Amino acid sequence: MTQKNAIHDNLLNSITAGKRLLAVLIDPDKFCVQNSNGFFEKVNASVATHIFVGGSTVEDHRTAPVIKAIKSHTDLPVVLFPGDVTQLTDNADALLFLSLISGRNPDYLIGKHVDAVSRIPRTTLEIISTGYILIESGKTTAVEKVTNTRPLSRHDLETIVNTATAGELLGMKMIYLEAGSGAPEPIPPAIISATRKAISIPLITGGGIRNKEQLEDAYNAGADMVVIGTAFEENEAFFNQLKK
Ligand code: 1GP
Repeated sequence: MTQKNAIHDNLLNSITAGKRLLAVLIDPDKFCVQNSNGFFEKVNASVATHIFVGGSTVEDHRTAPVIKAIKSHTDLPVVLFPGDVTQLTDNADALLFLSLISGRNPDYLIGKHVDAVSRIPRTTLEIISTGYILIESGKTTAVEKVTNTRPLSRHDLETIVNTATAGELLGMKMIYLEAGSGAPEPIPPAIISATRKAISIPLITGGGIRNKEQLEDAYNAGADMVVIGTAFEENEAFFNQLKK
């Protein structure tokens, strides 16, 4: 059984030890349980440290069996990164309890969270409060459409930094700077480094990272964890550049 706070504590310890964390994002709708052997051989041989599972919209009841299959292939911690309360399952080790603090839609700031409470199996799932900040990336993202919110402008550094700081002051345990899945450009390093300087909690970034250089740029700018989904879906050979 997962110990309470084990994932978050490990994350803090790894960050203190200077380790760079990499989460492989799996969208349950796109994941084929039958053909996942080769994929996980590559994941397990790579520097990936976490598996994130979720999507803006996922077919009902699909997440739990996908996580079960993932857990049969890897010992990496599995963290729910849900777009909706229907994706909650205690098959995972932890849940990013995301509040979309870049937006002003009350449903995604607090409403969905209230709905989630009766669905959260409190026995094993570690819940990690996370401030989720969507930043414009040059195209309309699924998050933007589903949540009916506007992303923050990538040119408004002050608002981005103040939003992340407000998240920390509200007691959130992590900040996630999101460009959106399949974004044409990742979050610019200048935004990551300004945010890093302003907050002391772990900083995650993701969206649009497709090569090792962009990954290194994100870490060098101060990201503690990088999340990659699309690049691995489109090109599993990318794992070969990220071998342990
Ligand atoms: C999306 O940040 C994640 O929520 C990952 O994005 O699919 O573009 O890697 P990509």
